[in-house]
Amino acid sequence: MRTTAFLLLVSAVACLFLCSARYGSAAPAAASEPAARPAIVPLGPLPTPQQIAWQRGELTLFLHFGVNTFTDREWGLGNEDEKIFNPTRLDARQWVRAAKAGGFKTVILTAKHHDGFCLWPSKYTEHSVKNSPWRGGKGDVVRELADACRHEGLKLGLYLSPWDRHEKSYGDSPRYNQHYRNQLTELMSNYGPIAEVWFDGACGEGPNGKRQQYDWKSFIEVIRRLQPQAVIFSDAGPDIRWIGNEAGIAGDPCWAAVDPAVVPYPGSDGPGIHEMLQHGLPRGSVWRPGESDVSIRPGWFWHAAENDKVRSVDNLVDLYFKSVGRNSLLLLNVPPNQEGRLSDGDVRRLAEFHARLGQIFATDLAAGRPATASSVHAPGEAFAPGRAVDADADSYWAAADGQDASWLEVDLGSPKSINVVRIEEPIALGQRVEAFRLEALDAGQWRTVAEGSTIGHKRLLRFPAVAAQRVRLAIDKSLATPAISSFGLYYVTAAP
Ligand code: FUL
Repeated sequence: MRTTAFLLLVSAVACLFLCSARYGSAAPAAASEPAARPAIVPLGPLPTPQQIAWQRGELTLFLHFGVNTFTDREWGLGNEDEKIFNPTRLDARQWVRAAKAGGFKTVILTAKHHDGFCLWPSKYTEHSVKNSPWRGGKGDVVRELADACRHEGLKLGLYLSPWDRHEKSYGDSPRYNQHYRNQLTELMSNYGPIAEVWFDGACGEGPNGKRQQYDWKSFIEVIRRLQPQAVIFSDAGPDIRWIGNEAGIAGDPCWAAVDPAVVPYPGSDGPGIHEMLQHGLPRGSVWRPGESDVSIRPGWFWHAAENDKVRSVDNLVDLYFKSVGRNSLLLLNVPPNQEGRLSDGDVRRLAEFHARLGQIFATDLAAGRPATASSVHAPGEAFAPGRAVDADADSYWAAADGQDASWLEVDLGSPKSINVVRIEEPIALGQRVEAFRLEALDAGQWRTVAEGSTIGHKRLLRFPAVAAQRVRLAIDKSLATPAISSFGLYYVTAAP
């Protein structure tokens, strides 16, 4: 009898260990593996490992560069002379170093914008760097950027505009689709690993007056075959969705899941699209987190007249809170200038932005502090409240199943001023929380100091400073058993 009890105990402990060790992978176990299950039941849809890696990157730098840089336009006409593309000091290493110094993990280049001019020497058109004076017609901006990314340890993404105002076959749908696939194939084959492919849905009229019907399915197939690790962005995904505006601001609430039928293809314009892009859907059927794009200047391309219109650090930090801090990713455009360099003021601003974020999140007052909770999913350490304040991004506190409301409490040791909170869910298990509040114990009473809706990968909130020793995250509504992988509290002296 005693032996049986001992064996039961051992297997329960082993199960807890296996369960917690397997949390990061929501993939079903292979038939030959023991039936180890994630500790809490995953709530589908779930992200792929690539989507999780993308979201953890948080910051991506966008580089709009091409003939428009030399014509002072935002949308080229397609008839630009290749000879105008002549950056005098192009230095892709400078772009990538500036991105790195700004805390960016990926850069995305406009390999081709709507004007059709290709920044690589495509075999399929004469409208490219090969007919420009730059590097004697032997240059390849995509190659130089890919090399720079490899040296500096950043990832590379590419934007290949489907709308092409130069290409004569545009509007003659099957022919242009083949042309587009050819160019996509060049980019996906010749430049090493591509982390993200960026599609915009713009679809203008062709030179023959015809409207192009893009064959999205075949474009996606090319990428899946040649770069299976890449995530594909467009308003319709399939992996990452546009957030629905070009202001760098995600919706609140912001769910990673969507109903794909509402945005069936890039550039579609049926009812409910804007809502779906901004907010996602609590019980959407497909995991498609939002990317928030915005430019550091008024335009996407470099214009001399905008050199003094670079966003301030405060503004960039505000965008970070409203994008990354709302379960999104910030795609910030910083355009190279006519020299082929990022302008000094923009580079300085990126470094200042990074330094400011570093200051805000330097001291996590909750880190390693004693934590308690309304309930714990199972006995032992596997899902203990302390898991939300440890240094392990993959461990988490989970409440017991079937609780309507739950809370997680941290004791800061002595009264501390706080005015920023950071909360993260273990999204490998799906997104759950619908409504939460931050409470501080004030003269024996719990007082709400901030409230929010969704959490997801990361939620950041700013609120008027309060001094408190005991602070609670109260989860009022959740689609399933709530789980929190990280809970951080900060105090920022200057307005964050
Ligand atoms: C849009 C384009 O029309 C703009 O020029 C810019 O590239 C922006 C990021 O995407 O669809």
